[in-house]
Amino acid sequence: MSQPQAKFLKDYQKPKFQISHIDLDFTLAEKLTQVVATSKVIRQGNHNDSLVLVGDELTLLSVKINGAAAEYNQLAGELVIETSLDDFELQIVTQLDPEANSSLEGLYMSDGAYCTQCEAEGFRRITYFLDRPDVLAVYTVRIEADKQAFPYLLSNGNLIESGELDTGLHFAKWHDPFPKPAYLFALVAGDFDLLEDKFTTCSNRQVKLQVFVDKGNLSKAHHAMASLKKSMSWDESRFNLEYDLDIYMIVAVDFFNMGAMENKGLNVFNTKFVLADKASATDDDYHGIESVVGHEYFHNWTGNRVTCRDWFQLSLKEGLTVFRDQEFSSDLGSRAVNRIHAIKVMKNQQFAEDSGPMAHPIRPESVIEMNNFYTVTVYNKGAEVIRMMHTLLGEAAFQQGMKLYFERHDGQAVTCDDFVAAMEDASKVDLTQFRRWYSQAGTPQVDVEEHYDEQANVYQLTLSQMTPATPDKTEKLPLHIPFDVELVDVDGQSIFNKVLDFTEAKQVFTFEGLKQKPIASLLQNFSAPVKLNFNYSVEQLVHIMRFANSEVAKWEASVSLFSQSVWQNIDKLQSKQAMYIDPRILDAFKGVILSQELDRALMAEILSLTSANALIEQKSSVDLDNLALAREFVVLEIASGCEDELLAMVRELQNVDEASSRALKNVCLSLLLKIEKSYGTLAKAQFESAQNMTDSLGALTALNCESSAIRDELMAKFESQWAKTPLVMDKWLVLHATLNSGDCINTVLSLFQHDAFSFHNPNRVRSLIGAFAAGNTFEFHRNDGAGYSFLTDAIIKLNILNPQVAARIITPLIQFKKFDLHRQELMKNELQRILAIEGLSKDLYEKVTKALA
Ligand code: B3K
Ligand code: ZN
Repeated sequence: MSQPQAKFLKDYQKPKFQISHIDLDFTLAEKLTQVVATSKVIRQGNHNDSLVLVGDELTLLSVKINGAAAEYNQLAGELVIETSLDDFELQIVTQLDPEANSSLEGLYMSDGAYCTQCEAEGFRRITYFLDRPDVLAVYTVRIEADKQAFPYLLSNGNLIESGELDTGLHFAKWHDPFPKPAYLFALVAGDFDLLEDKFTTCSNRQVKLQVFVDKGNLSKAHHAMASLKKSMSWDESRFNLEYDLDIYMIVAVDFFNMGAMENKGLNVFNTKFVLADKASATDDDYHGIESVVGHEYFHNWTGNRVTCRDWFQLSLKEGLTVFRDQEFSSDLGSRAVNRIHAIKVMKNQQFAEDSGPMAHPIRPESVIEMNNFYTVTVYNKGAEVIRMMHTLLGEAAFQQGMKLYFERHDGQAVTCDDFVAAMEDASKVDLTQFRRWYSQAGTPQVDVEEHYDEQANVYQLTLSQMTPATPDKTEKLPLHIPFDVELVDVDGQSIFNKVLDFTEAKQVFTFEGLKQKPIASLLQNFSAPVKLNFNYSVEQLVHIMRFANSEVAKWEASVSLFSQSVWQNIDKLQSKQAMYIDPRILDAFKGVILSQELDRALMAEILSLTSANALIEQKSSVDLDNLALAREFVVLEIASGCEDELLAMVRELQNVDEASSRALKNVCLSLLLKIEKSYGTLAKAQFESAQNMTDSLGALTALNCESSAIRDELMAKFESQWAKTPLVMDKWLVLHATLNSGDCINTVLSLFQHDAFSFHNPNRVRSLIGAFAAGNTFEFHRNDGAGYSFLTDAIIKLNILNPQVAARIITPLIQFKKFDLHRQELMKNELQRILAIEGLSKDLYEKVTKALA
């Protein structure tokens, strides 16, 4: 068997043919759905090459050119059509079996409804096509199906015709006037409840808005609808972008590989990012829905109107759209808390990817399976790169750049370079060096040294940058780093706050006229996605927590304070000394709880205390067993030191019906349960009187720190209460999967048989198996390797069923470099076991071979 081959950015070639129009005719029927695809094909330039189309898992019934049988060859995954015509009509008839499609790519069935997922390369599972983003066609789609089972027949664009046919069938015909790449095609056929509304755009056009949900869920669709309307007006006011079709549809499906998909005019969503009511969804769920609805809506311009030339350019649309959804959430809610969430994703997940075997630049240069590159690097680091441009240019010039980008490229498939060029040309800011962010993988390390000259009243910061080698490249050049610094004096007054242009390998910044040595708050607001190395003293950190202007800087200082203490205690454990916590740290955290000024959501973030995974990302190698002990010790010291204050806070916020208060209350409750099991009664009382899911789940989460009778009792209650609501049962599965108990794996294994679980549904798999591997750090990394072999068994099972999901949940197993040799060995053995299986998917092959290389 030949091994899967990589494709390279440097080999990009323009398409030899274009398809300007395609008519798709679907006859949906059990086991044999038929697709007639009629395309207008146009040869590009002067050549005699055959037309090569791609297809996957298709049964080919016929191929015709201008109505006559065509000459063709079927090769592995390709249909090669011989013709000398320059311009012709090509008709291809294929047959598919959506019922048997468990990969959830192409046309498949979700709970009795037909739906599609074509990004990145799923359209080739529907018909043979030029399935690449730089082929943009106008789509007309006719769908025919049984009327009773599938009353709604949906596709992109506007409905132009519909009607009844004999024998219980009906049809609908849709036309999308905007040329689009195949990955934005969508079809849905099913029976739904429908929530309708409308939106009047800035130029006074009426847009019909529709949210389709499974029968019985109508009351849970309102928040998604409200979020859509907010997204539409925000994009008009902040980015001056107006919606372009007369209808916008969202369909929520239960079987979906990711969060949602921005198909033109017909978004398909994971139910997790649509359905919500107070009883069943948490405040975080509400926030997630608003942000994902926004994200997919914003793609209409950044992704759909201007799309990617090739898949290496994915960050062109994803980095930019994540930046836009982050700004949307920040304009609507707390900017600081949203920024903290984004920073956590970067530090806890993206830094891990960047230092692991799958490290890649935000614009990757080689890819085996494209689905493996929908990553925190392309998305979140991509958004950080856009954010840095925003910082360097300022909002006004950035918006000028966006305007120029759309003027130049509306209706085109372009590159990341085209985007940067528009920003550069509109702002006249030189981004030559900045472009390196697109081609260099790895997290740059910035070392900072400070020096104060008392005589001269001069303070100096010396910054050095170094990007470590990654598997793709060893040599790295200095980057253009916007480095935000605030200097605060001993009385807490801000004396300087500016973004420094840090461009050299080593650069000295001098501040004159400072009568006292200032305290520097460095890399404020995480102004660049780098690792900062600066030896802050406890005193400096405490000062920043009290006096920094930026709330994010206060949170960052609290993370450093906590982390430093954990690392020091690991040293103590290793040298057999007693553990210890500096009383100034306790005071700082107590100060947070007692603070009258801090926003409650920010207090909740600070008191969440850095997770084990986040700590692991701070170092290149970790002593995991001692990390567990040291972290536990520091958490317990802080909790015990603040016990009275925590208790008072929980009581004070008991009945405050507001999200940030709930967040703070629940964090405090979790800390109390760390101190004393008897606080379980407090959690139980909260659970029993809870008026919303945030409070019920908050109580259970707090109890989930260890096994106990109360926990078991409430878990059982929760189960019987929510047995019929899969999205809530997912939360219950996560709780089981993240219990830090030696028995966790057995519990999880037994839950494979539970009605709430299914290997076929990605949400269920992520909740039980994904949450265990990524969230239950110490059980997953058990010294005996049981966690690793449990995950491996599950991955082997998923390899055939759903390769995308399998390749996603493997992540913690390939990031083994930081751990001790014993664990590394165990993890590598499991990877070998995966490599040896027959029929290994491209997705897993790419990740496992890179990990073992
Ligand atoms: N563009 C889709 C992701 C498609 C992933 C394909 N494996 C959702 C989004 O980023 O908006
Ligand atoms: Zn996206």
